[in-house]
Amino acid sequence: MTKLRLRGFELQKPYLDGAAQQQMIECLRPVLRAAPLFSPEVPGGGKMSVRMTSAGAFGWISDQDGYRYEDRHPSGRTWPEIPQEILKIWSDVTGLEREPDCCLINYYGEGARMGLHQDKDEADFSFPVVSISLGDDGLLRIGNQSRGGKTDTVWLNSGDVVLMGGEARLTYHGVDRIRFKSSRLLPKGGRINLTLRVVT
Ligand SMILES: O=C(O)CCC(=O)C(=O)O
Repeated sequence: MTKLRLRGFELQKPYLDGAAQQQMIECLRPVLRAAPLFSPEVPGGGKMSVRMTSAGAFGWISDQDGYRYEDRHPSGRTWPEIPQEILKIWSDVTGLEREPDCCLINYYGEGARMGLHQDKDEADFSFPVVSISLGDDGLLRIGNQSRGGKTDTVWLNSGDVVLMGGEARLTYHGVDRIRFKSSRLLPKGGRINLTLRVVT
């Protein structure tokens, strides 16, 4: 495993070996059955190219009314629990007793991307965000704490974990593109990114 620091983001590449990545996919199956992926609408019209769902007490959603956390999936059902295997990664990486109350699950199919943004819908930015990448490679772009300025990119590969805490908690970041079918973890290709967040 290589540890790398980029603009305050702490990357562990790879954090999960092949078997652990497979275990992540297995524990996500029931979550995705209970809370199917959906394509969030963005305020002002259009849909995100990334499909999403969540586990935990809260899930992140976006629609005509804006971005926010909700205690229910758009189907009206509560979100499934965050699997223990995923909570363990949070506690191992952060050393915190407080557990995250949201695991946002992003699925990037061919051509999906995510524009530069800050994660700022949570109540307390002193808690970090932990990101886990599974499947195809994704090009993460990291900017600054305000919009604009120089940016850097790094490829995130399957099994990589990123800790976004401290000063970097409000750093702009996004995913420019994925290398579709670069990994064989997901039989139909694509990239899953999990982000663990303390919401309340
Ligand atoms: O997919 C990624 O690696 C980043 C995801 C992200 O930025 C987010 O969920 O806020």
